[in-house]
Amino acid sequence: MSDPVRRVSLIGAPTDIGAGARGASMGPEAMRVAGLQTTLESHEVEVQDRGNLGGPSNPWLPPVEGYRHLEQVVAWNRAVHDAVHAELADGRMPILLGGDHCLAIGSISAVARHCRETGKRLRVLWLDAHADFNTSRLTPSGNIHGMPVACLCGHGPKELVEIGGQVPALNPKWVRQIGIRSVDPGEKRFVHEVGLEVFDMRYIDEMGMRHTMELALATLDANTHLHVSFDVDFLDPEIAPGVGTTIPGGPTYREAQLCMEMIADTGRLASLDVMELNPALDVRNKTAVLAVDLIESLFGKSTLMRAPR
Ligand code: B3U
Ligand code: MN
Ligand code: MN
Repeated sequence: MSDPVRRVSLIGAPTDIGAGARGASMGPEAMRVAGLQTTLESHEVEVQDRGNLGGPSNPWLPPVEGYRHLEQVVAWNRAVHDAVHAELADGRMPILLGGDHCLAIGSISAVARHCRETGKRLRVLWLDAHADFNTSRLTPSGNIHGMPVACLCGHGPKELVEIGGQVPALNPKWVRQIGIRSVDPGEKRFVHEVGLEVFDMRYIDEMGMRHTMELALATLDANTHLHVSFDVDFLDPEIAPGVGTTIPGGPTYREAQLCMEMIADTGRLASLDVMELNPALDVRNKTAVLAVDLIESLFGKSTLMRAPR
């Protein structure tokens, strides 16, 4: 129990403030109903549920200068930043229960700040159907959940870009994106320009999940803090319908399990976001149950005992 990675804090962020559909605000409760805490406890993880953060309600307004709800997005992300940083400083592993993916700005800026304070190397795995690399000029929607990676890399409104105290919070070289299959035209050019490392679905189809994850997890060392930002729309909508923006052609159940198992095998997972779960669009909470099942694999569930590698 002394291993910090086995001491987890659940942080609910019940908002859909950055999304294009309402309902991700119910994500944290759906994960709890699906048994997240007891599932983790069955793997000898000590779990504290910190309850839900608070923030402004969703006024459901049109974008202003390329951003929808910027002021409210900033308020929610400040709350997330402080909560995630406090858990890390306390030697615990934060699991952020979203909420839409704009909240990864608060979460990952806190992780980056913690890594600066402790001299750790940071690696971010971004599991998503989308690159989330839009800016106010490039976005087709103004929804800030399409912008968090760009903001973290220093491209975005000052209030969001500066949330963690250092700009940029992230070097694009620290990021690996997996499962990507929907990128807007301007966003695509920008992803290339900054040299983000993207393992898109074409790559996974051709090379397989095993090879993809071997590359995405290469060069981790004992001093690496591994953060996983899991947008549930990463998964194929056949198995995970409960998200706001379903994109066909995502990883299957088996591919997703292998992805999580290979992350678990590194022993380096130190913080996690579970984002975009939308119970209003789900079928009998099955997407939440699947997310819990995959998180269980992230924490070392395996069919048989495996020799350490
Ligand atoms: N790229 C589109 C759609 C989108 C991004 N992230 C999600 N949807 N979940 C946009 O609006 O930026
Ligand atoms: Mn996303
Ligand atoms: Mn997505």
